Amino acid sequence: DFVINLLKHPTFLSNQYTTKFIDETPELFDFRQRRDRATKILTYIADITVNGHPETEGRALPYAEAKPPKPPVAFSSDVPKGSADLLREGGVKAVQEWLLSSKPLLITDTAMRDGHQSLLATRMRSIDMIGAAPAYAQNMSGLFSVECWGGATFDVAYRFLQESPWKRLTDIRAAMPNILTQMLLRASNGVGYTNYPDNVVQFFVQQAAEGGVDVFRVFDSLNWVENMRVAMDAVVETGKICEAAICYTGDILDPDRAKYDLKYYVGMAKELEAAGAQILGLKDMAGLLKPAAATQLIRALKDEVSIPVHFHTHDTSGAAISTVLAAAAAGVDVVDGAIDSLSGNTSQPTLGSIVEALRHTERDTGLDIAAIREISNYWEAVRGQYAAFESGMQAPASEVYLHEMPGGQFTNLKAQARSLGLEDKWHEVAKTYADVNMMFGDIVKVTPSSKVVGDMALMMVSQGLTRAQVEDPEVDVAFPDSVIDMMKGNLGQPPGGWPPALQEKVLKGEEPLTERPGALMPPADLDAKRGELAEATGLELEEITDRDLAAYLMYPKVFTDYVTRHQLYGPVRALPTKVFFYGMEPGDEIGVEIDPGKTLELRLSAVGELQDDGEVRVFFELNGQPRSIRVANRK
Ligand code: BTN
Ligand code: 3PY
Ligand code: ZN
Repeated sequence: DFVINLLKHPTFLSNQYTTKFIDETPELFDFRQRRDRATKILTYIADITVNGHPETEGRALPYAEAKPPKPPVAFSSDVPKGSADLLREGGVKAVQEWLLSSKPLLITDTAMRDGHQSLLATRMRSIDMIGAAPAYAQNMSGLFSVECWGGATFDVAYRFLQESPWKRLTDIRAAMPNILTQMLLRASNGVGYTNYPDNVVQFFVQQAAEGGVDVFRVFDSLNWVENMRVAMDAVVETGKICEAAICYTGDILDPDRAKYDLKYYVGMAKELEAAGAQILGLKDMAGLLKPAAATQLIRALKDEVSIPVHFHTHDTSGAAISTVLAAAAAGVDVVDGAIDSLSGNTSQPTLGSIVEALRHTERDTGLDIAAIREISNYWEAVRGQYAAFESGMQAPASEVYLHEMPGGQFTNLKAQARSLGLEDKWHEVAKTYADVNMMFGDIVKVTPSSKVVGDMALMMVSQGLTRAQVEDPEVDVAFPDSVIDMMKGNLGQPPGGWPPALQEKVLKGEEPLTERPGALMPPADLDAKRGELAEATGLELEEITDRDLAAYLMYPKVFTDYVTRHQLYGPVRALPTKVFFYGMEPGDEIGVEIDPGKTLELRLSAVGELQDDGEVRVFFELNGQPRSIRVANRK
């Protein structure tokens, strides 16, 4: 049939094809109309069943007893009013007043974004999130917000999960209408790894606000306020909440790290407030803020700015809950935690334990611990399906104070080190990461600047180079492209600038930028880009939504690859996670809701023998009717 024709066609095999090729190749085109969504999904299941999923190959399997997660029980059928209602009814001002006057400590749950980004390589699928959303709405309406979008989740959804992050957002919003949704936005880097033209950032923010994001946490990977203004202004324009964040690094109590002292952070906080921030975020992406430092820093921020303060940290050291409690005592307005089974280690501190620690105190959150347990039990079952993406980190480690890696990067860099054969040199990578930071002038390390530091550290360890050698003008060094790009000024300027000698060595005499990169980029021509996307995918212009376009503007290749696969495999987002990653076994039966109320009943009956032509037939029942699908065996 069509897929076999397509998969065997030389143009496809050579990786040159676009959907245009499909349209221009009549022997394939005949089949195109007939390929309904059910057939596409069966094709996907057959392929994964025969060939496995490339992402889970060779990785740990879910435990034998891992059961499909059962959605958490709602304690009542009504949806109490919550923070999102307050924004809708009273605007940003009402939310600010509520935060500033609330005695109870307010809480953001990060399970659906940073929690799985930091523990499961960002691989959680929408279907698993949407399963929990009604229980949040019904049982957890006292939360400040649910972080569920942005950061790395945007590209990972398209790239690895074959699903639309936009649909994730609208589905979560629909199932959880009463609690503020929150996203992480990398300012001029959008949800990508490089600066984009201003109008691309503006267009993205507008789409995200319309799609259902209420709170935008905006940060810059070098703490350069200049580079945050475009994104901040765009958020304010939408009427949603602009939380502008300071990224915390170093140690304000350490006289040897005087570059990032209390004065530095208070200064930046005032700049952000003056730039229009409606909430001040304190983003401790590596989990470096220690309790005594939190007491000083939060007090100072509360004294010096008049907007609410929202604290985010990671538990890599194991000490995060002490810091959260110190911050609470010092008057912080909101803190991030992750519901228990997606917390700890490189993730956020444990939400249920924060709630219990504050019980019967002045800052008692009032959240229902039974509701938290109920949702945690669900996340535990969900997490069981993603064993392939666990990092293997067994215990918290004070080593984080040495390397200062962000929680979201730690597991990623470890995997990169493994793939370069450097796994047994991990502690050397960690030490080198710290050396690179100092060599770069002691910078903020968070996506994307953290990736640059990681690239450099891996290069040095794999080539056996020391910091002294890299800095020696006599030693030839082939710097990673990302390092050259950053030293050119393409991510912006760090406080105090780049170390001049190193910068000169990296740039080999080329003049660096000192302006904001976005100021020099011509605006993207949105109509032309829409045409380009239609051309690349075979979609009609009218079929391309503004959200699709916003994705294409940041990730042209990732997005077109996603569309091409979608044309082959259909709405695989509706598959249960175990089936998505491992296919089915003979006798397995599943229901697949491809549209609200439209469910396919699927049974896999048998998998045939490998044929001489290299194909395998997979036998299904689709709504009781026999169907068979042939797939190429690629093993
Ligand atoms: C990816 O990892 O490239 C995205 C997930 C979808 C990939 C599908 S799975 C079936 C087929 N076999 C592959 O190797 N890629 C596609
Ligand atoms: C991201 O940018 O994805 C982060 O989580 C940074 O902390
Ligand atoms: Zn984080």
